[in-house]
Amino acid sequence: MHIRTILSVLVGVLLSSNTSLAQHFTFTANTGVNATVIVPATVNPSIGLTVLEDGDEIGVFTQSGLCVGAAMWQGESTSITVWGDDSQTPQTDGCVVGDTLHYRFWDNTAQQEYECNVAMYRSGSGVWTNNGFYVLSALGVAQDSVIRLNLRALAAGLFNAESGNMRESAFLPNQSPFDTVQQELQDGASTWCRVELLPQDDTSAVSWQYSFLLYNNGRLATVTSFVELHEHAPTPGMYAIRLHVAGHLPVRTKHFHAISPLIPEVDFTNPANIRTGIYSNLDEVVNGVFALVPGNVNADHIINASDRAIVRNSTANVGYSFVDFDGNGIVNAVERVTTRNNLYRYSPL
Ligand SMILES: [Ca+2]
Ligand SMILES: [Ca+2]
Ligand SMILES: [Ca+2]
Repeated sequence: MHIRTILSVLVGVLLSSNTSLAQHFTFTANTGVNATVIVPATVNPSIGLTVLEDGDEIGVFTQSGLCVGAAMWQGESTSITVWGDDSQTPQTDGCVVGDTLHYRFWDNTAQQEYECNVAMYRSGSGVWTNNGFYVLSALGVAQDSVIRLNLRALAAGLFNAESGNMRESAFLPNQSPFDTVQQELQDGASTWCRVELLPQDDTSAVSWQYSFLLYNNGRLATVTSFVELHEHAPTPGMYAIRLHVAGHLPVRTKHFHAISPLIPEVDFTNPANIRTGIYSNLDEVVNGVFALVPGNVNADHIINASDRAIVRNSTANVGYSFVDFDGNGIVNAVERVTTRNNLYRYSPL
């Protein structure tokens, strides 16, 4: 990322961040030295799957359990001043250089403290220095160690605006050309798709990939529940998430996400979350709800003559295939017209 972009993102966060005084957590302020932790609203600090409510508090602690700063959470981006040790007082009343920052929540409704076991940073390391500046990407109390991607996406072509669902295809194979899930398909599966994680430090590398089912309600899941990452688990870190749906242009998240047990839902039906090009890789299927564009049968990033040739040569083919965009079991004029109409639409990598 360009340095100017980083600065403008940080300035944007700073300008919009809010600080409300904590009442439960107490600490020594105005010690003469401090650092700043930003908790962006998008972090959605959470205890298990329950996000903090207005009036809950976030406290920052040293390893030895000294509270060094805190703020009340009010559902918006929050700035926490983390105080350093006052050199004029004999006691340790703040952080010293090299202290790792720890976090606790105060659940105001339950009147209970929780110790956070997930703290990841978009900027900064979480090791205190005077005037340090840290932006969190994930913060919370993970109640199990399983990382679940909770993803939602729709596929134009399969989508039926009247029912609000995608077609439930009767033409799915019960064993995949590219998947290892071996259960019988449940009702409601629309098609196969593939999820990839691209590390922030090298987005040309696919560090993790796995295939899943896309259900007609737009949930992306194994036949049982979420997309779970504990098999073939990636290293926790910041990743862009890319989704390939058979016969459609792929989509990639616009932002990097912290892959941890606290990952929130990533909604691929909202263009604000997706990287788009000049010719959009999304189609609006109902008001404000977007779907992946059909016509890309060779699984690259553009719809062009190669795709048209495959569609033409597949005319009258029956059964499940990537070329049957509308999932009705036959390749015909619908697919030829779709591919022609979507010519040159592409997805930025
Ligand atoms: Ca002191
Ligand atoms: Ca293509
Ligand atoms: Ca068809």
